Amino acid sequence: MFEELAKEDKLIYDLIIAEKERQMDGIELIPSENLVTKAVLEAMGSYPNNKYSEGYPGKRYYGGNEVIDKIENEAINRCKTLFGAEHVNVQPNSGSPANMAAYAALLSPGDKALGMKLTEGGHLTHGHKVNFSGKTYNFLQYGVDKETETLDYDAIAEIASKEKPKLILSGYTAYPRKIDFKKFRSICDEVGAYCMADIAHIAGLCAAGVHENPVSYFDVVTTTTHKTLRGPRSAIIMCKEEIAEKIDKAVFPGLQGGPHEHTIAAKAVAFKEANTPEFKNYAEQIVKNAKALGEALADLGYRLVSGGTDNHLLLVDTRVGGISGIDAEKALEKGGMYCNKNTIPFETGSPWDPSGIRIGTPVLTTRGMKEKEMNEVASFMDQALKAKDDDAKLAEIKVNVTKFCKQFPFYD
Ligand code: DSN
Repeated sequence: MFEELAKEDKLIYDLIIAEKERQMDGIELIPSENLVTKAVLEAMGSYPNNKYSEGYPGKRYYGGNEVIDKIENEAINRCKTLFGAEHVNVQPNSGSPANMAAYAALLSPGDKALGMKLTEGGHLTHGHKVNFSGKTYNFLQYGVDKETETLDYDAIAEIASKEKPKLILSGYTAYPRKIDFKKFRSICDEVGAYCMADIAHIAGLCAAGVHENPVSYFDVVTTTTHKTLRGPRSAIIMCKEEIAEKIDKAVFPGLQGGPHEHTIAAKAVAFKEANTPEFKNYAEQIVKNAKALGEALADLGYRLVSGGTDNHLLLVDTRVGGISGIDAEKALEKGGMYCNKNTIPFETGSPWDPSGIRIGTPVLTTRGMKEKEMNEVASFMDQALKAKDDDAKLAEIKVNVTKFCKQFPFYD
């Protein structure tokens, strides 16, 4: 791979290879990242990149789209089969534009919607005031229960019944527990709201049946395709047939121009890969590994938000151990482990200086690690957090982390 690039542009080639080596030599704990197969990478770096295909299969604004239509239709059909979706739009370029298109299809500026607070597990596009979502729509925000740090469905139903939002959003970026999507459906039915989920983080788990999949009974479900779903960096929208036209028009021409058909080809490859028994085993192992990592960290004295996990991610309250989220992220990075600082429920810091870190197991599981290795990962994390002010010790830990990672190669 990359022979031409090495000849044409040595600097960028070297940087790309250096990034591959960083990925291979470190413990990647960011729960929204993954390692895709070479088949997905090859599809992404391929000839459909060269084509303009504004419009949809069978109705394009450019000639020469006979083959492209076949690629896009195949991606749509594979996605329908994988998630049990009535209608799929595979053109959104990423998660934020997918959410933007879903809102634009179903809401008018100023309409009331209800989503989860960013600081308690939501996403910027779920109504934060600095984001288009909070600026364009009247987004009300729910959080988690103070005691359990989990969703309080009665409290959400109460806000919904009082405020009568036109759309209620579930699906989160930092929520370690199962989501009761059926409860969201019934809250929406009671108040006549559109029922929407952003399943970006758990899409792979939903596709594999490891987490409840809301696609068949929600009005609209958005997801990125590069997290647990293990596809290219992109997104899709799945919806009921009755709102399909609105969704499609919101994506194109409402928001985007020419779709990235090379990425759509890579999405098709990823959907095929996800519809296999191997992928189901992988998704099951992600959860087993996350639970094992959580238990190992708890045994070492760390406090986990909500007490543990049911999915692929964990939120660790680092302040309890006397370290801020940002210092924890930096210490881990110096030790060859990558995570992100993250707010925790009822945060007393700020998004830039929060009280915790967010970690997860999708990448480690893709590399073939199992529960046994999670004990070693927890031990490396603990060593680095305890050595946060000792750069020499952190460098030594990084050497050992790299040795450990070499046992689990992925890209040669
Ligand atoms: N930035 C993503 C994450 O890391 O969770 C969400 O879009």
